Amino acid sequence: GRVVLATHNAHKVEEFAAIVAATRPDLEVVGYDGPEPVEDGVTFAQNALIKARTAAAHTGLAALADDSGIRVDVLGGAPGVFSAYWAGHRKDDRANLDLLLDQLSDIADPLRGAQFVSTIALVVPGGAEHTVEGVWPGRLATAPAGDNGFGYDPVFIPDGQDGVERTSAQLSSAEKNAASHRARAFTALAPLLAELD
Ligand code: ITT
Repeated sequence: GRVVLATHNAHKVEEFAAIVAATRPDLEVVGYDGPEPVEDGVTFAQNALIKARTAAAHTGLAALADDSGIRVDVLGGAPGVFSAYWAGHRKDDRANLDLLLDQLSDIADPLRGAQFVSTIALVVPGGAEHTVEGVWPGRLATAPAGDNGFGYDPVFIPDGQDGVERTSAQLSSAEKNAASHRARAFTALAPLLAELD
């Protein structure tokens, strides 16, 4: 069978393709270059569904979409659904993370908790709609480090590293894909993917 990935983010396509290959190697993942809907939901799930429905309607294929972002504890969960646009109207990863570090400049380590969140929607044309969520807990670094990944990876230090203090941009793509919010959402999605033709 074939499934369309409703994203224009090349990094997400790479991560998704790797994760799908690990669970459903028989499934052909195709990219989506149709119209981009307005993401005007107020939750990750709403935005993921908006993107997946558009791609399913446009292609006639089962569609997967990810809506994701970073939630910072002392900011009450912001940037959240506004992560891609935190510093303005452009998807400028560097400006976004610089602003976030600035906003946390007076906050000491025990209060720098943050989570990456990924919500994945699966929409089958004329069929079911599902959403699943994955959360990757950690905290914000005080300065960016690392070149891998994208977005806020250089300023996110995942929990559970046992003494080491690497940001997710300092992890290999295999390490990130084994632990990330997107991988965790995918684990929840696996039984639903298994049912796709
Ligand atoms: P699509 O809507 O086309 O899928 P997008 O980049 O616009 O791509 P979102 O609207 O879901 O994606 O915005 C998510 C933002 O959250 C993204 O731009 C990053 O800044 C951040 N983000 C999400 N997942 C991340 C990850 O794994 N590592 C670092 N930052 C991430």
